[in-house]
Amino acid sequence: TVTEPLTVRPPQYVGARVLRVEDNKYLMGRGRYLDDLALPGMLQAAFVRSPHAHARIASIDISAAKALKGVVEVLTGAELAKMGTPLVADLQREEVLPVGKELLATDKVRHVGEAVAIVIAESRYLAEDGAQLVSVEYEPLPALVDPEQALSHGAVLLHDDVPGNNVAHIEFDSGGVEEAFAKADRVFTKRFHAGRQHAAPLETRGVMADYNPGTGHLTIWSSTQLPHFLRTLIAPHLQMSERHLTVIAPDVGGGFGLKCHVFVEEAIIPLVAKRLRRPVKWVEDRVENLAASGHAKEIVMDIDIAVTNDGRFLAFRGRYIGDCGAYSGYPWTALIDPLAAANLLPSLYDVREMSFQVDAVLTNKCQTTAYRGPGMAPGHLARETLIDDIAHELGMDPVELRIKNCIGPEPYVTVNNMRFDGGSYVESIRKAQELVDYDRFREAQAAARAEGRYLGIGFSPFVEAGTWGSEGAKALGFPAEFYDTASVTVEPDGTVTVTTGTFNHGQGHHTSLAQLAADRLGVRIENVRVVDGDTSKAVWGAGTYASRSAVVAGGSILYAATEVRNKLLALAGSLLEASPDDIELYDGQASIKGVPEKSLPIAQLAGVGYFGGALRPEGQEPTLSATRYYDPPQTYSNGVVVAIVEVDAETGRVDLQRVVAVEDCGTMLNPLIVEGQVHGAVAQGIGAALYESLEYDESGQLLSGTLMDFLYPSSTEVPTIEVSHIVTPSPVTEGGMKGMAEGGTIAAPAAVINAIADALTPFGAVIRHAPVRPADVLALIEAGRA
Ligand code: MCN
Ligand code: SMO
Repeated sequence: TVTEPLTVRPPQYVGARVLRVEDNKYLMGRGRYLDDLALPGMLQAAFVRSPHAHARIASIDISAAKALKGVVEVLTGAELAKMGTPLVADLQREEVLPVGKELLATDKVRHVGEAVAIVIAESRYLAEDGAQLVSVEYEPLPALVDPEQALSHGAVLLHDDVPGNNVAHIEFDSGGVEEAFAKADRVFTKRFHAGRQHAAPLETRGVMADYNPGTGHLTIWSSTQLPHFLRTLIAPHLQMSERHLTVIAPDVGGGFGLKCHVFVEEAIIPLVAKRLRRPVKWVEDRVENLAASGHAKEIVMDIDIAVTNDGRFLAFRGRYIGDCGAYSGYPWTALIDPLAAANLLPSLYDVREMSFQVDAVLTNKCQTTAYRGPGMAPGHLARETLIDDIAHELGMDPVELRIKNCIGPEPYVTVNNMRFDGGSYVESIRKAQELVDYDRFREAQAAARAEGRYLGIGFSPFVEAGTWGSEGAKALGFPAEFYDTASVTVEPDGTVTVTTGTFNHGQGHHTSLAQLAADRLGVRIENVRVVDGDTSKAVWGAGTYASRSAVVAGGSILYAATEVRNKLLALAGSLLEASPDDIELYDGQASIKGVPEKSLPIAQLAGVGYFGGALRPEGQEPTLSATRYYDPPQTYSNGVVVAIVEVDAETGRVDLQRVVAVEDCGTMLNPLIVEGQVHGAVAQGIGAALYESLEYDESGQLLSGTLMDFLYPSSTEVPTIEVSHIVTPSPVTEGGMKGMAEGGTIAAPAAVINAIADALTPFGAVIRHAPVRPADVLALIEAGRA
């Protein structure tokens, strides 16, 4: 481990509220997103997409489109199939069936928005005009929009090789579950339907590619979360060697999980650029983004909890039916939601008996992909709303019921073998209670009720599984190793370049990771630059998702920086005539510990390191650079989100009055950034609770094809989110950090919905679906009055 204190002084940067260094360019309008890029001679692409949910393609006539002036090429699925291979999502586990997605549909379309042809033209306008002229003859097939119907015997099959439309049926059973249920005093059951969501980044997807026939080199620019992994995954589909492939992720205006996938467009655009020998760009429009990128989190869940009369949880049972859409999202598969939901069923409760069943069901909707807190968020919502119902039924306080069943602060192995690295499970709940002045709130609530006003409070303590390394991947059956490399270089002038395989797309890495490196090397943060998003840099990484960057990139940077630090110490020792062990590096200076007047600027050490010849210690090479990797175990951060609402019984409007979050992600690199992540994550959780749902009608038509129909909260709907911290360093990671960026999205929906149910206690409200809109609130009140 390299976590021992480095200096006699406290760290200069880690833990400090350093302002984000990357923000200037965004504030000045100098961010460069995919659509800001242009190359000489560049063509633009538009796709022809299916208006049907499920249909055979009888014929495609491209002649009129091809004849349009300015249209350079029109290609159908048959042509693309000759150029590249389908994306097949699969896991290394018996239960899972591989599902392939052709680059463009050839025989059949399986959801509204699926691409059947591409038109490449001199401008986007001409490409769109060309796309209008492609005439496709479809033979409609029955559409499946209900996953339980899709599973049922005799249902039409979306893919001939996926019987029962089920990508995977997975079961877990600890052994004594049925017995525990049999001997329980009470059994509580709930069916919960979580809404179909969308990551909905402000910047949609987009790809640009340029092939140089002179060098045989292809460069792909993509709005992605995983440039290195994208290159490794896409190369075989392009039938190209990785040495001839560069992937660059420009500034990315939000990914939120959607862009941690690899999409057919990321193969098609490069293939087309190579064929035409001209640069080609495609930027997704909003309708495409909503209908044909990736949906998320729609799961039908049946949760049972066996309880004693005094409120002790004896066993959990869960059934999860994921409504996964028409394909298995590449590469993570359709299990991304339902299995993640099931795995985290124990959460922070000390339950030793558990069983679950998971089905990942194909329907004629857009495929599902990751979205912040994949699976974990809906799973949490089902369990936590049921726990509030149980408290109500047993006449117990919902907070005390949770605390009664909560695990202790030390590391804990759950019944399904998740290795929690310790946390402030009870402490964070108590802290949240204090922050909201819980007892006082209950008094105010009672007083308000007497006046016919409905206040409610919802607690949602959570555990967030994060940090995707090989351990996490193996547990799921993902057939690869997961780690990241980082390189740290002290440049000849003493400034520092950190290159990482993770990719900052809004998380503040250029600041937080620089803080780590600056402390380790004793340089000032303004002299550190973090570089990422370009595979021509000599690192590899699996990318940024699963709240993995602080831990994975952080650890690899710590290792690499420590190696370089040792070289600096040797140089300083030799120049200051002291033992390297007695040297301290701090604030840009190398000095003898306790003798600050005996010092040298680190810039001078760097100069000697590169050009000092005989001044360098015997045998030290003139390289002040190191590349290291880190493959940590999973981390489990924890915290609580509390929401306070007032519900207007006349209109059904929910006024979100207060949101308080307690976050514990171990050692914090930068509390300011952590708070920003909590704010964003909670805001997205509020969307899940109150607004967001992609609706399909019975024929599989998407009814929410614009951001007026798919509502997400903006700053006017989201109150100030109060954040407070507890620090329980992880004993299993370098530096003690735990991943944290998804906790708010996991926890906030249950906090808000529990607050609504609490406000509506006089009406006996039990909430069984999300989102909860004003009409739903009125229906609950109506039912309670009846
Ligand atoms: N951090 C810290 N101390 C810790 C943990 C984290 O200071 N103990 C800091 C990190 O250094 C980093 C940030 O907090 O700057 C988030 O860190 P981490 O939890 O490691 O998550 P990642 O950086 O890997 O980001 C991924 C995560 C995911 S999975 C989604 S989804 C999401 C999220 O980040 N998408 C985002 N936040 C987002 N924020 C923006 N702006 N845009 C997105 O697309
Ligand atoms: S959904 Mo986040 O990119 O793991």
